[in-house]
Amino acid sequence: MTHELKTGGDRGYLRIATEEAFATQEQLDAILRLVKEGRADKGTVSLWGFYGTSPSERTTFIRERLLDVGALRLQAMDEAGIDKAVLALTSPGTQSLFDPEEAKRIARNANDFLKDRCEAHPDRFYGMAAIAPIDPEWSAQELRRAKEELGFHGVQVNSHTHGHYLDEEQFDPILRACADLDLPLYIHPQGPPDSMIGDMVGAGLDGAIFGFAVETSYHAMRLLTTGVFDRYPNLQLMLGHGCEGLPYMLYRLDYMHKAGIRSQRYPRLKPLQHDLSHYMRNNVIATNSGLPFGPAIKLMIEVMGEDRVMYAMDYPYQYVPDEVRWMDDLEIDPVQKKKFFQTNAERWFKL
Ligand code: 1DF
Ligand code: MN
Repeated sequence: MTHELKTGGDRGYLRIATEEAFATQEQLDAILRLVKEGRADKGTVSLWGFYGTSPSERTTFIRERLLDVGALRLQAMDEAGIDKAVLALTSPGTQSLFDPEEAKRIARNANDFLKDRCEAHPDRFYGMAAIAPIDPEWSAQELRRAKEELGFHGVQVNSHTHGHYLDEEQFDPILRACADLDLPLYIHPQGPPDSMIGDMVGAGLDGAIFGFAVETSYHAMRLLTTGVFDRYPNLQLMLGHGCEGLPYMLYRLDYMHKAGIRSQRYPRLKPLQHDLSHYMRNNVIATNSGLPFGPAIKLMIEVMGEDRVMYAMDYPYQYVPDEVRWMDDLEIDPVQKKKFFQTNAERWFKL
């Protein structure tokens, strides 16, 4: 242990954690019912069949901590020196559900619950909205309510909705609402859809270890390559887990994207106003959730710019206070470190 972890800015910055999960009992009950009835997709069965029922120490800790947006969480934050947390309904949100009325009810109730918790601890908790992408028009209205009535700071979409992606025309009301309301769109992973998952469950690789990043980076690439950010130049897309690997690949993504357009290989890939690295530096914001890994964070700062990389812990899925110490000790310049831990989150979420 190198130093004590305290809240209050003793190191010259506050620590704001930006991808922190909670659940409602209503949400977990609905998902587990689908799992039990054999109606959930394979990724959900793998994820919530495990987290919802396993008696292991890890899953018991996570279930209890997801449902608490109060004393337990504040104590954990105090002990890890986390000043503020930006909270979102845990993956897959409402997106494994099939009944739009149920999905909307669960999202709305989760938003009301979160607003109450944020008002109870206004200097510690900040909200991102839950929506029900299965009903895009309703979701757009809920985003307006989230911004204007609930005081939320963004929206979390847990990647695909039954194998459908936000670049599809049906979801345009959601993208437009984010752009109009100036709400960042955080695309968080869930298990890959049945159309993609193949034997990932058999291989033990569908979850946070690997499948999450494969599927979520695919989602982001679908948005980046289809002109979404030409249509909505002020839209800000947030991606966790080291931007789901994309910055490391950026040269190749850019090169092959341009090569594909030049040769007209795919009807879907049309010339864009900018290359992919421009969008990565103007429309994408990364967090290091689950990845307290110096080389990756330094690479993201170099590739995306120091204003676009934010700290996240991924509580309660990865509650390791020592990781906070490693991030304090990260060898980057102090100005960049304050941006990473504090001011980028304040800026992009308007805290
Ligand atoms: C896990 C990780 C599960 C993350 C999550 O939601 C989640 C996990 C169900 O470890 O299985 O949000 N995560 O963001 O890394
Ligand atoms: Mn997460």
